[in-house]
Amino acid sequence: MSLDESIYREFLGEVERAAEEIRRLIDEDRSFVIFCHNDADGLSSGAIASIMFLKEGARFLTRSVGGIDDILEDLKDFSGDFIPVFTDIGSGYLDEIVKVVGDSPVIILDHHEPVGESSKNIIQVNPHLCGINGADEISGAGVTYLVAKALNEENVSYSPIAVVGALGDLQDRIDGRSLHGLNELIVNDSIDAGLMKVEEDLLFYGRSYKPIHIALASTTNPFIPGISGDESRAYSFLMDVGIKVKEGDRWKVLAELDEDEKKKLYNGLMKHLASLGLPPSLARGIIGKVYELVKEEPWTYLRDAREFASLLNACGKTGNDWVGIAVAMGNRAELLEKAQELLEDYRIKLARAIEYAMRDESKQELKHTVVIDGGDVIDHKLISSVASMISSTGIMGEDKVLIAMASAEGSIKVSARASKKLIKMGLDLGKILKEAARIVGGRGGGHDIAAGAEIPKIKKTLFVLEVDRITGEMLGNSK
Ligand SMILES: [Mn+2]
Repeated sequence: MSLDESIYREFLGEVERAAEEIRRLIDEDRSFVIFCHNDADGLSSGAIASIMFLKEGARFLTRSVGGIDDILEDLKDFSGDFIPVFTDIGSGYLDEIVKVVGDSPVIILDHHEPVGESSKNIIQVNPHLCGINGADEISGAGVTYLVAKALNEENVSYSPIAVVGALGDLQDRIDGRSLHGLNELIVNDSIDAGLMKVEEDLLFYGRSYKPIHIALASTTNPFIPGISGDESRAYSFLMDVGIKVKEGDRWKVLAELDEDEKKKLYNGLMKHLASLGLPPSLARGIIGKVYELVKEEPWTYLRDAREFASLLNACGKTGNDWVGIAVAMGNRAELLEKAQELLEDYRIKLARAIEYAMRDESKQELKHTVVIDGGDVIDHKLISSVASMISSTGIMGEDKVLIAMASAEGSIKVSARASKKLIKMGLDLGKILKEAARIVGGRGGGHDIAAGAEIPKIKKTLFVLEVDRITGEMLGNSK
């Protein structure tokens, strides 16, 4: 037995134990309240947990939240009759949770690094506790799925949703755009159940059923500025590189292109990126494994697992979390239509926002920071997506912090990103934004690599200067 397998054995043992505990609580006729994060992985986790309790005939309700503060606030509404179930969230706030729930039972199914002290009333399944990296080997949806499967083998039918969750969390970024570790185990469950097909190809959404220009335009992971979100520009791009998009009257699909045509397309994309001043490394992210949900209809946005994740993300980002959870649970018809409209709308808005953000007049460079001011043009609900997308293109280089801002009602929403290089030099964006926001009378915080803040409108300039100053201090101090 290899080392990896023995690590999995320990973790899978934890999964079994949690399933037994949940079985016991269900048999005691207890009620559950599921709290899930509102991103794609969170909504996938919430859907799988909901199905798990639904199938066993247990009483439950599901709430999706933006962060732990919402949960701690919500928890006060529930008496001890309800057992909280945290999915894709919770492990990072053990002390806070223990403080609120005391010694009543809690279930945490998460993949974020545990922080604080657990207690014996907390049933926690987390890969980190067994030496497995939760950043890229398994998602919140994956952990929830394994527990649901241990409880009831029929839940294997939800394995594709766990794959969607992992891709939503970009867990395919480490290993040439493919899932590995425990995620691969889940992919195999899906394949064995006849629910999924995996092939190596260009990653544009809908490789085997969408007209090529539509496949290009609908892809947002990776986001290709000037092509993603814009079908007519995707079409003229294909014309420019000399790819035949039609065979007679019929639109061709990506899977039909021969090697030469694929090379043409790839090289064309490299040139396109270079013309925008973007690094060619971005283009490497468009080749990898395609995860196709073969039981979904090809004309839906659910057939390609990455697109499914984009759909859930759009639901969460627009405040329609419940639509996403319902679709991930298997609801279709009007709900799917609604979710698809949300995604279409979101894609167009995001494409416009990124185009605006990349213009020179939106940008301002300071000593340690690049500031993108979306003003009233970029929807403040999109500002964290814009910051992520822009920083993932690499256009900002590695040496400066990216600060993206947009106006909200009465305040300014800020989202910041740092490079891995800056983190290694001792930078902590969460601390920087917390301190700069405090100085201007706002509030902020987050992780070392990604953080956010909300500040008063009139303090914008001062805030930016403070971020730049504190960044400089932190980098100076670390030398
Ligand atoms: Mn997650």
